[in-house]
Amino acid sequence: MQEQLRALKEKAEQELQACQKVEDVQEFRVRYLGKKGELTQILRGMGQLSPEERPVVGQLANEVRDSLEGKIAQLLETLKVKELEQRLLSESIDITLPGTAAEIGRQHPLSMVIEEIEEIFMGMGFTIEEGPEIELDYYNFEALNIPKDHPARDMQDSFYLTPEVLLRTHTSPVQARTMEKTKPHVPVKIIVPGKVYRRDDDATHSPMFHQVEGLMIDKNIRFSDLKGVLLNFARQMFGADQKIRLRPSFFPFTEPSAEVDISCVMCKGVGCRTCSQTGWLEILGAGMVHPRVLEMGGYNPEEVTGFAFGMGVERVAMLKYGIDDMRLLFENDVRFLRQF
Ligand code: 2NL
Repeated sequence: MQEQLRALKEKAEQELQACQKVEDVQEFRVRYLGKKGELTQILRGMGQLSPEERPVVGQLANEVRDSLEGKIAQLLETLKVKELEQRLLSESIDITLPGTAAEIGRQHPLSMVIEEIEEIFMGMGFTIEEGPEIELDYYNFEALNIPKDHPARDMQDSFYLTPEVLLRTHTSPVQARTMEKTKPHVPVKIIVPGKVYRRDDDATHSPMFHQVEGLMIDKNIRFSDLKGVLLNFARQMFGADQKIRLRPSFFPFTEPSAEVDISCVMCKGVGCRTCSQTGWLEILGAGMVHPRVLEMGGYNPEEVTGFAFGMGVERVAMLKYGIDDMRLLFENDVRFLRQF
């Protein structure tokens, strides 16, 4: 039995020397010193020994075990340090390498223009309202005094989801909803920015575009209030020397109605290609809110009056930044977008 133990010790020490990894050593320990390990198996046979032999063999077995445990601990320590060193080496980074520059995005010119319009009207005491892009026929047309036979209500001109539901063709339904929500209180003094949808798609029309509309209702609101607000807007948006010009027009939801021009931003009113030699550029539609629209919104047209206006954001952006093709605003080519 003593021979067996010595042979085991020698074999074990050789095997231990061959261990390259922490894992190998742990597996080695189980194989020799574990519950079913080789040394343990030998010790099971101690029962058959004579009483004289037993302490001698026992002592030798203990020595073998202690010696192996000691060597295992030592080797584990060395291997752990080695593995840590390797890991640190493989995870090291070259902190002197130049970094990868992050691509920083920026605001889209349309968002910039919308925000600027909002700031200008907030400065005049307007608040901002938003509403759904999928809208009921009632709010999009009916509540705005747009009759059943109006061309805008044709399937050819609007995107219908069902006979009663469509993509809003202007942001006015938000104003109709706001009147209904606010009635009978005054003042109503809001602007409504947002996306609108029409079945148009060519060089100068996109099926989706942006509008900002405004609505003011109070006692004694007059056409001159509309003119004052719009002149103030034009001067802040396009320059302190701006002039505006109003021409008679028609909208179903306003009476009287006007098309509003600003003096040409390119030639300052002298006449050029942009303004077709007229010196003027159309940027807005506006008017006094039609009494029927006030009524449907829950207001008494005998007690209050109001003005409203609407503008296309793409057109304002193109004039402000001298963009000659509207499609550039939707292509999202960064070489274009970087310029603003
Ligand atoms: C245009 C013309 C306009 C309005 C929009 C409006 C809204 C309500 C009542 C009355 Cl709730 N009017 N909006 C009024 C006049 C003109 O837009 O050419 N937009 C691009």
